[in-house]
Amino acid sequence: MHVEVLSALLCLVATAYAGCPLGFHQNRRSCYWFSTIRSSFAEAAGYCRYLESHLAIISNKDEDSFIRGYATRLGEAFNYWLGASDLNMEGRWLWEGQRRMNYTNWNPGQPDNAGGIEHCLELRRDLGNYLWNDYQCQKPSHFICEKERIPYTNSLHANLQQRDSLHANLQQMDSLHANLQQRDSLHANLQQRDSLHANLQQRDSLHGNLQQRDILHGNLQQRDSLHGNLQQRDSLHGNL
Ligand SMILES: [Ca+2]
Ligand SMILES: [Ca+2]
Repeated sequence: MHVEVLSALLCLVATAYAGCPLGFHQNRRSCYWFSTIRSSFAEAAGYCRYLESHLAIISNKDEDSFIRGYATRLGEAFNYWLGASDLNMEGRWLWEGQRRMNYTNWNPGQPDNAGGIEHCLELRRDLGNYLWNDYQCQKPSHFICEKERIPYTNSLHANLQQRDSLHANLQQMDSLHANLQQRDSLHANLQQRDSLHANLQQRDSLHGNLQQRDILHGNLQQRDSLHGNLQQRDSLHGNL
């Protein structure tokens, strides 16, 4: 998940609430969040979990009417993921991979498992104002999260706990960010060390050259000295 998106989500729900978190819409015993972002089915499930909720489960006609009605009033999204799939077994649709569907409202002709690759439940605007369709799970789509409404008497305590929990998540994200910065800093130090090492090797190499020069210089002096000796010998020979 992207940190920016998470922060936006956290700001949304960190505000104190009675019944439903800010941004969630209440219907009977549940609260629903109609996402403002799009993601794959699996990522959408992850976002909902992070908001201490789950992809919406539609149990009856009343809930279906509320959700489809609200989506139609919003009129913003082309489609929404709900929390059902037939990923485990083709044609066997389950809520959250476990619960059988007692109520359905498929668009006529759906689910059709088009192309053999449609395994996730979406509501689609151009199918009778958000009737149900099976669609490709990896496609980015809006989604709907659902969580149980918190009874008013418990809500303050629950709010405080949720706030603390979200606060801890934010701190963890900050800590990860700090670790990443530290890693970058260590990396920079290692690069600097390598650079210094290269300089030392260059210095050693220059030192080697100087020693070689001194040796050559010594050889030249020795040659000059031999030359002097030869001249002296020639001079002595001349005298003889
Ligand atoms: Ca399917
Ligand atoms: Ca389909």
